[in-house]
Amino acid sequence: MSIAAEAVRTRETPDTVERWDAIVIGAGLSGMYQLLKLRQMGFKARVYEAGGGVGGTWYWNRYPGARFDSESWTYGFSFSPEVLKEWDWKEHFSGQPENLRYCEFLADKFDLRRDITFNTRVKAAHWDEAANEWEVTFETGGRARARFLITAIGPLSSPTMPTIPGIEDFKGESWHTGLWPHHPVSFAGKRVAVIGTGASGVQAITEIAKTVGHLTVFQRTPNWCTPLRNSKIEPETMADIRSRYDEIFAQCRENWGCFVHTADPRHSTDVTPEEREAFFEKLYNTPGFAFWQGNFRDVLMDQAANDALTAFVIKKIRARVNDPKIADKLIPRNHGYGTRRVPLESGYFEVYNQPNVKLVDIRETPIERVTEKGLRVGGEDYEFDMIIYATGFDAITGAFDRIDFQGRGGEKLRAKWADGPHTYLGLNVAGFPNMLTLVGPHNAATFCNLPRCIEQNVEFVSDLLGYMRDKGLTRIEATPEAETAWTAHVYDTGSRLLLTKVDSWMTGVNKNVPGRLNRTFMAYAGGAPKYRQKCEEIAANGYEGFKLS
Ligand code: N01
Repeated sequence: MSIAAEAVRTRETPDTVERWDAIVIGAGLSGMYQLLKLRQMGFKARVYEAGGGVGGTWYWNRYPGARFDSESWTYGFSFSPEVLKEWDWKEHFSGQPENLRYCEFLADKFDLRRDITFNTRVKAAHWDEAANEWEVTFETGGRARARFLITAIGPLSSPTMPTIPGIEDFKGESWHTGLWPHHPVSFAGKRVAVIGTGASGVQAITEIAKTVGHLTVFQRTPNWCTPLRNSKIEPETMADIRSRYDEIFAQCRENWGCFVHTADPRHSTDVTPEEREAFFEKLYNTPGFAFWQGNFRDVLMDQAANDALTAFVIKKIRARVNDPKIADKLIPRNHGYGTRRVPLESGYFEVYNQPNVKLVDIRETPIERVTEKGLRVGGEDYEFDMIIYATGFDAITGAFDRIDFQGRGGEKLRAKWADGPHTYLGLNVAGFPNMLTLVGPHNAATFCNLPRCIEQNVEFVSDLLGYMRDKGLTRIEATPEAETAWTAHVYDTGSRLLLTKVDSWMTGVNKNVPGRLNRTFMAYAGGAPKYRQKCEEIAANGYEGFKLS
């Protein structure tokens, strides 16, 4: 009997269990596309989503200034010619409101909401060996069961607050960038504090500075930021982009991170210092990640090459910040350019030339506590009307840790991954049958222009489920050998990159989360084309490395 035919759907009541062929956790872009594929294949699927709407990242991260740093026209889904025809991008790097509208447009277009249960956070997912299925329980009560469990919970979806005492004492407004409220927030005439200067902080600070009464930025580690250079897309440009979609997506497909910026094949030492400087200047003036990803091939692997690039960015920062002492504080000292995720900015450094903006280096004067009226920092009391926490996420494995996943024999995923992730292809874990982890740890999607890799992940999983149905198979699980080999390979792919020698969310370090103080490696750094090829070979060989029954 086919999996679809086996499904018995029952309505949710407190006493009944909903039954599906597949449960998808999360209605961000990966959950939405996975739902569509499952539905098109005739599976009975249900998505459970913690938020009140679709969009994932673009639903939650409504902070001012949030926007793409992938070119909009490379970010949209490619699977539907109709969507490509009907949706116009208005800016080369589109902002959060428009990005959320895009997600809602997809949900409307494919009538996705009827198969999504919103405002329902998954609390636990336990494998039932006897029934050969997963049971999922919700924080709001109720249960659901399915043969397949597909996680679409995002790599950056578990916001973390700093471990500063007194956070609850503050009487003013306070927001985390990743949990931004749905109502408008005004900064006019207010004294605002921002803690954190990662990509979210940099975008938020730049936008808030435009209207704020007074802004104080509390910076622990400065980041290397380079210009985004966003601009509007006029209708004729959009028509041209539309006519070239095939070419654009083909170009992304061949690129390491599925972007349109391909590393220059030359080493930085192949050219004279003058030519190198001119090339850096050209890339600095090019929109998007060109300066990071389209640079000489050795700048992210060779220390001397990286030092030359870093020296160039230092000059740019000094030229843009009026006060040399403030410029000094904004220049990172403990890592080279591009070895942490580069925030792309639109006037970030110039913010510190405003008389109503103050930068506090909390490595010199640590934040002691949050008070009723503000912050006590280095013995000094600061009063604020609003505190904004741009303090990031428990990245990649954090969303998994927040759900009690238990596999065969009650094994806890949290415990299995205590020293870092162990997966096969970043898509399955030995001991966790029929659980597929879209954009999971050790998957090429982490370093990817995400929808490009989401499409690959979802299509791999969908083909796998189709294959199993065709062959009358009901269970799949990575072999321990395949998992060990993949995990070792993942570490190997990272070993040549300078970024694996630096603390950041990419190396699993988050000082706000117990047990996240030591570096591990969370992503696959072999590049999306190699990853896709590997997945294709595995599928062609009857899903080699998996035990199917
Ligand atoms: O988070 P982060 P994020 N006291 O972890 C500081 C994606 N993204 O939300 O570095 C004081 O980068 C922390 O300091 P330190 C993108 O992939 C994309 O900004 O730990 N400070 C750091 O400065 C990005 O990389 C876009 O010393 C504390 C900051 O908070 C990822 O999301 C836009 C602290 C956290 O930075 C995460 O970015 C935004 C404490 N106790 C985000 N704890 C796009 O453009 C933390 N910090 C698409």
